[in-house]
Amino acid sequence: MWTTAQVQEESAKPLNPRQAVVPRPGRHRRPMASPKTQDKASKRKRVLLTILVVVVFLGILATAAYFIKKLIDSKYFFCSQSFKFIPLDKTCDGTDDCAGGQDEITCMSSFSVNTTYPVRLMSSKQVLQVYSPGSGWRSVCSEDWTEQHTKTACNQLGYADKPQSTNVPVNTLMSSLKTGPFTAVRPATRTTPIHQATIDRTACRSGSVISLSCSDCGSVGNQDRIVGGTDAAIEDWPWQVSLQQGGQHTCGGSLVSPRWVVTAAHCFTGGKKELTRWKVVSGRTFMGTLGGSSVDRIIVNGEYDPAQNDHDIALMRLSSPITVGVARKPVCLPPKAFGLAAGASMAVTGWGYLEENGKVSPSLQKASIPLIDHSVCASPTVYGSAVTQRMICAGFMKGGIDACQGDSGGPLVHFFSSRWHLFGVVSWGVGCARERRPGVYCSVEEMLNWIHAVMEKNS
Ligand code: 4AZ
Repeated sequence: MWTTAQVQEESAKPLNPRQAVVPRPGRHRRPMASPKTQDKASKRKRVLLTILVVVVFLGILATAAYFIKKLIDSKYFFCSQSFKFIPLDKTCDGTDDCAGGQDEITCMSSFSVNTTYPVRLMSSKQVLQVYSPGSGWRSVCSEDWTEQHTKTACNQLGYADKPQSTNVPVNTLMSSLKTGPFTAVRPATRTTPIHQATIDRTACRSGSVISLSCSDCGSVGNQDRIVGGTDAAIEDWPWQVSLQQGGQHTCGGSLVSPRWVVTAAHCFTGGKKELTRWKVVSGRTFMGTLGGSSVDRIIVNGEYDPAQNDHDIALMRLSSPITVGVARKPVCLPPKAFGLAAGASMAVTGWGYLEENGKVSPSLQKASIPLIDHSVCASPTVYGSAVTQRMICAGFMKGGIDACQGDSGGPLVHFFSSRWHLFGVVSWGVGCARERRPGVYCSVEEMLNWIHAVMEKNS
């Protein structure tokens, strides 16, 4: 064992006694800094410290200003002409609260149709049908049909981008369509609206009818909370958008064309009727607030009943169309009478709450859920008479997977004929993912007449 005295004695000796300890060349002590250089260094330190303090202070100030602006924006509308703030629910209430009625200029409107929109696509084969009050609905025969007619018909359905038509043999149609009635275009009617350009036929001379596909919609590349869902990529659900008010995600929505977004009417109750406050953010998996399209029209279904959530559908028109790409693409509208059966596989997507009373999800979620039979959903042990003909239900009776708050207005889609189609709009439910309380969706099939009428009237 070594003692302390030994250590001191030993460390005074060179480690190798045969080798003398000499200072190594090139390792000299630096001379002491002069008082002048010391002064300069401390001055520089002081300047740097001051800059740092100023930058941190400005940062804190900017952050505070940002949050204060956000807070004011979430509660007040700024009348720029009269330089005053008014509470949000005073906008679009029918009374001028700003000078020049600035709070009543750009507002959501409501629209009802009591007429039958005279053009529709029928069944999974998308057979073109036209309507007249005298003859009702008739399928259009392929004889004398031209490309110009395809364009005209697609335009009437609100689509101008990709008009395409094919002939479908009458004997391959579903039984209710096989026997007619039929109609055909009169030759030399090229730009007349289709429903006014036809004459009735008892049978198609060509033996086939016209099937239309009007939009490059619903197709995605290679495919693969919502409560109980999984992470999703926007490229797989490129029609999904986030509707934001003052930078805050409020509802989901679906692009049905480069300029139109389908969403829920209940997203625009209270102080949410003013157009300039809305932004539609598209093309993002991680919902941010950057960019986003502004909106020049919000049209709520005139039959929307807030007490019952009946007819819970609205359309938003973007001020300028989005550029279609891998992350931004419209979903197809379904044809009439598709005949979606109970148990059909549906997908719901959104950034809504990950659990009841939870928080919105930063990243897009998706869940696969089956369609529930209407009579089962409207039975007394589920929702009873609260479920109307304008609603469809999807989810599991045992609960666990469901849409939730913040998913509202978003898409419920079904895949067929190599494309995704929008069958439902997230509308309501009792809680989220509870047993015997599945999600209720506004039926897009039931609202097609209204959707086509709005898009055509505002094109
Ligand atoms: C909501 O509050 C909401 N479980 C949306 C969907 C569902 C429930 C609530 C369905 O917007």
